[in-house]
Amino acid sequence: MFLRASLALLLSLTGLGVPTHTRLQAPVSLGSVVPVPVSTTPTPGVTFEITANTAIFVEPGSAQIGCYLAGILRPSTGFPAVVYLATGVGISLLLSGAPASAGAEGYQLDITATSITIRANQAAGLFHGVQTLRQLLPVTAESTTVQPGPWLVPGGQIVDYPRFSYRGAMLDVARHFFPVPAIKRYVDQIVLYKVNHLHLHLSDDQGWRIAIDSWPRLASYGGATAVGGDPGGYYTKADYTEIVNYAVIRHLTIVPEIDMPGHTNAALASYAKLNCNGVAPARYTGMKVGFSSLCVGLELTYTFIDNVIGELAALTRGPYLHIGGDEASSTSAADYATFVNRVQGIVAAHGKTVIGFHDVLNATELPSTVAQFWWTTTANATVAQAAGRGTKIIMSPANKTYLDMKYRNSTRLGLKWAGLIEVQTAYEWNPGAHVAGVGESSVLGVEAPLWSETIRTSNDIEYLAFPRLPALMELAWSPASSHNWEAFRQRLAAQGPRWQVMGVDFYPSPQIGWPTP
Ligand code: TNX
Repeated sequence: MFLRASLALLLSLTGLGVPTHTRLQAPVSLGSVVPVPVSTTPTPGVTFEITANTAIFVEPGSAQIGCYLAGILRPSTGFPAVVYLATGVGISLLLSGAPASAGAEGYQLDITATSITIRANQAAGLFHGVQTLRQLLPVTAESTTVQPGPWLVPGGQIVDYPRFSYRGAMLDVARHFFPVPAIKRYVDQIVLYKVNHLHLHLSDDQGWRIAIDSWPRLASYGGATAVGGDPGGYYTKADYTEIVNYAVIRHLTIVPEIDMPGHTNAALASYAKLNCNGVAPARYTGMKVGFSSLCVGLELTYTFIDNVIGELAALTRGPYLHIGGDEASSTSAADYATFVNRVQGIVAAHGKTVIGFHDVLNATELPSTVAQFWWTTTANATVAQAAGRGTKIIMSPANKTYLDMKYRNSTRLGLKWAGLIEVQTAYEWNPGAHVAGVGESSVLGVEAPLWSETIRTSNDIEYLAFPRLPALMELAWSPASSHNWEAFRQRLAAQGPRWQVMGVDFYPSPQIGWPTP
């Protein structure tokens, strides 16, 4: 290490320049992490080098995360990265010794010349610490093929924990269907920015995407369509379980959503008997909203919901079940309240906590119900009153967090109804003071929804999510006091080369000074 450093120094002093591969492999800066950590203390001049002899030392509670880290290191370094259930000198993942301030999801990361140690109170904290370490590795560590190295990590200490406990991404798999590999790919990309919930919008007018044994036509018939006549699809229960388990290992909670009473044309088309007039509508492949409603006065509606929620709750590992509730413009206000009140009871009877778009506050929310604010206004009396009663709010203001909004008029993908959202627009707001009367302690967190009317592929997802999703997750994770656009854009710029190695198709925003390759 010393030899290589002095060679580089000699070459630069003599004006010969540093050989390209050496320059590429200089350690990244300890200060380049997104979301920015609570505290970062570099140790100048100190680096840790991962070599063929570097082992990972774990305890029973951190073994899975050790294997996950080894799985990241092995393909690019070509090193064995052996995981030992023991103590030793190398990379250690410890469930002891973290400061109390780290809480349930925080960690302390220490990098010296001889060791890397991550300490946390719970496994989730170790996992987030590993994501920080992942960002401190040379960008080529993300490669799926063996790269030359050296594998230098900058020395110092990071102590870190989240501002909000709910840090979410949402993917609409109903307007267009995304198969299991696309979901896993997105999961791997978003956990790098400490996302801990992935909300899947599993049903809408244009498609029903989850197999329900007691109502099989929902998926087989209602799942066969998508926006624009594109191919549909649905998750079998085995597929869905595969997603849930993949997420569990990555400390990510899947939040399933069945949108109701509106956004239900696919279900109504699949079963004539669910319709008030007993006639099934045609399946729908357009982009309009607000025209469908479950039949609130029909008892079978609640049997249907009980069956669907029961089967979905049985597949769900996390506490939440999202009932949508948005844009129910074909349901009367009285029917809407009756319906939402009854459905909350069904969800509770299956042991789950309701999340609903903030429209559900027009009913009588249970004390445990979480409301997801999605409008573009910053004053909303209904939401403020609910917050005053102690209801927790997830912040998804459409003009800040909707990843399906275009960056600029010329953006190939996306919609514009909530405005254009450049990176700075996504970054410049405060989730803890955005809606009047909804203060920091009422906010459960931030979610970035990606509606899929205009998107079909993983590349499309990535182009709209990156770089806005990392910007939003910095608001959700990092302390409000660290909020600084200039500093953020520097750190974000360093992510560009990493996304290139990962094959992430990001939007090269002109607001960011991306390094030239
Ligand atoms: C509004 S946001 C919707 C969705 C659309 C989205 C498109 C919300 C709760 N409902 O049905 O897909 O706009 O941006």
